[in-house]
Amino acid sequence: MQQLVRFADAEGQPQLGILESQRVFPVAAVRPELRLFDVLEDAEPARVVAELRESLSEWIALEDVRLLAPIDNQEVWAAGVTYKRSQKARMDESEGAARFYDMVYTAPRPELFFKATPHRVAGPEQPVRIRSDSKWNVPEPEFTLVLNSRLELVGYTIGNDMSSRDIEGENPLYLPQAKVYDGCCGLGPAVTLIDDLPPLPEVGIRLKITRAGAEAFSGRTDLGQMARTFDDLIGYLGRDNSFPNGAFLLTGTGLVPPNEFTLAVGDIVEIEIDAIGRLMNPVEQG
Ligand code: DO4
Ligand code: MG
Repeated sequence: MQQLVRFADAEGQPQLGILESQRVFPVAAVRPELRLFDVLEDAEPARVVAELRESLSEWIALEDVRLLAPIDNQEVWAAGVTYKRSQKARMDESEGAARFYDMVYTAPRPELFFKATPHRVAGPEQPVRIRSDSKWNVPEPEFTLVLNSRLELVGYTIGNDMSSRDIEGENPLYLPQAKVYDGCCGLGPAVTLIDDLPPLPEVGIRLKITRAGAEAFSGRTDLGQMARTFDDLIGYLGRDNSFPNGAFLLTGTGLVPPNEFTLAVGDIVEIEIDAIGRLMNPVEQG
């Protein structure tokens, strides 16, 4: 399996690394100028990674490395209402707009929205945030597509589409405020190159929320439950839209905690996706 990470070096500067067997091989030892974007932009990212790996002998144990979100200057977008569970949750929270969520679940055009710029993204173990003006918040564990500037699908990672359900439920025109704010998105821990995934419908997505050491919510779904194809989502994303820095596309949530649940400060959100890894983020507010 070929996985790329970004990590902080001794000076705190971002570095590109290859993750293998709980070890990080710093790419800077042979190609200091190379960024994640450059590898993803190559016509054959898997060949680039294989060649880099062959020439790298130094490594650092993963436990001694501070991982960063695996993003350079890419835009972060998200799809919505791509699973039945999300359609139901949205219809519950939003009396006035319930029929729009019902319609978008089956309409040819998917819901796509701008989610984050890199500075709003939390990497592994960095805090994600709940808004100070919101009282009903959930994480959304989402299989995330990694796209180069040509909108070719080159890899996958884990995304957490933090959402303020009371704000989006009050009025769908408030969606950007419910979705886009500092610390609104988790990404990581690694980008897995596309050839390295089991058959897509079997890929499991698990969410666990821990509060004061006890499990507050857990759930599991798989990509087989998703109502859209990646090609469909990418096709709509690229309509009349260019992405010179590439993009991340969160593909929607199939797991929503029950309506009475809301995140609290100090909760730990863990999202695990087969063949990618586990993204852990503590929750902060204010
Ligand atoms: O329509 C609201 C957002 C939906 C969403 O983020 C999801 O389904 O994951
Ligand atoms: Mg979402």
